[in-house]
Amino acid sequence: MKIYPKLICCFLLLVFLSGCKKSSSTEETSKSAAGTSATPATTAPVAPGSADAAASAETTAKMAAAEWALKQDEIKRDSNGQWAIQATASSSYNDAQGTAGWSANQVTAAPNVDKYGDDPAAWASKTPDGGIEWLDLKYPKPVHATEMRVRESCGSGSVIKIELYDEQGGGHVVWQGNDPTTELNYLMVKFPKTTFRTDRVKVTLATNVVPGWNEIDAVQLVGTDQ
Ligand SMILES: [Ca+2]
Repeated sequence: MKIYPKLICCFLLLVFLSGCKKSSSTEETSKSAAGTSATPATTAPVAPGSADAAASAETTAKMAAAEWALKQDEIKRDSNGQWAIQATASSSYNDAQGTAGWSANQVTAAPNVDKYGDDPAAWASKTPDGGIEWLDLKYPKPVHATEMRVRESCGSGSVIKIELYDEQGGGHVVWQGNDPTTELNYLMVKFPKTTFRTDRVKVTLATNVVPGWNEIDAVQLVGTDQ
């Protein structure tokens, strides 16, 4: 007669204790439930996990997009940065002249290609993989240069050399090498401030390095008066 209430008390105590344990180690309990129970229990622990993964991927993508936007904004607002005002090229797709699509003039002014890929708002050479091609660019103000930013928008990675011309017309190579640029992005080359002033830049590409069309959207010269 007196045993039953004790058993009930013990049972309730166990339920209470196990309840505390469950709340303090939810993951462990969920995993064991998933392993032993029928379908509804197995789906429960999986769904939040995949939702977390999706949310995490979305967060990463949003942060990368924000970082990209900040970088674009910083470059466009750089008070020491200038965009080209005149351009000539070794060749142009379809022999494009004036302000036609893919002409050398498409490299002048601020960037205006939004997506990686073939775009008439960028310059392209006459043939996709012919080899050495170049852009000769003029800027509004002669400066002591510190950096060059080449915005590549298609077939990125084929720039091999950047030269600056001093005011007497002498050429100075400030970068030569393997262009690491991929996708829509800048080849950013920093160097010690030049002793001379420059308002003319030559960008050389080896279009055979990256198969297909290699397009340049815009080129920024960075430098100061002094
Ligand atoms: Ca452009």
